Amino acid sequence: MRRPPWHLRESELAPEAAWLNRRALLRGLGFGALAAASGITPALAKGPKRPAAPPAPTEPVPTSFAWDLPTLERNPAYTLDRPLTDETVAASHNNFYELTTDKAGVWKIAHTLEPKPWTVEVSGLVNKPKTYDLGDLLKRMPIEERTYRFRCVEAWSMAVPWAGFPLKALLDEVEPLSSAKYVRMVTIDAPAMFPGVKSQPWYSWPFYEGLTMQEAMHELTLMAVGIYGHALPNQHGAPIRLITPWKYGYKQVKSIARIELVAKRPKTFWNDLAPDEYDFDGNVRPDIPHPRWSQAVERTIPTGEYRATLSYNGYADLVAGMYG
Ligand SMILES: Nc1nc2c(c(=O)[nH]1)N[C@H]1C(S)=C(S)[C@@H](COP(=O)(O)O)O[C@H]1N2
Ligand SMILES: [Mo]
Repeated sequence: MRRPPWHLRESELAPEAAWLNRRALLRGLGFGALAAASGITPALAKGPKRPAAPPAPTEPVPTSFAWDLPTLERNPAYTLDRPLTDETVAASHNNFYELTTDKAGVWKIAHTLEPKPWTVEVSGLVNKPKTYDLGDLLKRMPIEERTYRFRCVEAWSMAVPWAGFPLKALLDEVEPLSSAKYVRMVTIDAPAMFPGVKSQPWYSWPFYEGLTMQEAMHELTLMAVGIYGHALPNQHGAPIRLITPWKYGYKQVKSIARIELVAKRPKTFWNDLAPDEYDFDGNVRPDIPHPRWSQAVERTIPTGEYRATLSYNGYADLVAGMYG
């Protein structure tokens, strides 16, 4: 049995993505025409065929966590242009295919993941390879809170306060060699913790992703260990996951066990499955449609409010220079 190598099957498309896609197709509009109808967000919001917003989840969020974080200070450099997403909403709308492809069900079965004890191996083209105990990293790394926008390739978005440390702080410790050009990151290889790994053998587990060295060392690139002032709940990728806020969510690998510095561009999970749909960069680009839907507009969870997607998710001034 092989399932189509898509992040989303047609039936799984977020309603707005399917709807935008259909609307554009029906009207014979390419992306250009759609985007050229500037003021697109209000226009869409008024449209008679606007799909109903999903109901806000009412489930409680966990209140105890495997790890304790140090006292957090919010870094004032990273401000938002929109309200923070409610914690319960963020904690009950997740993509974590090792658990299940049902976004609303991830948190319900996430207890199968054991985030303690945890080690992160940092190896490859470095002077000082080391396997870190997470407790040691939590004690020594410069952990702070940052509010970031988050944009999934499926055209939904949220805004959350992550807690974490710059990946650069960790990479500096292991002393990358000049031959290191890319960083490869891999989710823990633990089928016993992940029902979705066993039920979906057609995916190439464990999940793997990668960044250029320049992206990895960028000030925005965070190793997140917390959210909303406490350690990560399992569904968000406990106990440590990547956050690159100018890229689509699919780049932001969860529950990381291994970080490897390499010379050649590493393969990545979604790009291997569907190279025409998910590129290595994964940069948020409203002007580049996904082959099956527009990326010009996004929907805020859970209200369903439409907004125009920002170039590089609003971080263009900080990152666009890397892609000149
Ligand atoms: N290991 C792993 N990491 C992953 C995924 C996954 O399925 N497995 N999904 C990605 C996608 S598509 C998104 S949108 C984000 C979702 O993160 P969140 O649940 O914390 O919002 O995780 C990313 N990291
Ligand atoms: Mo995503």
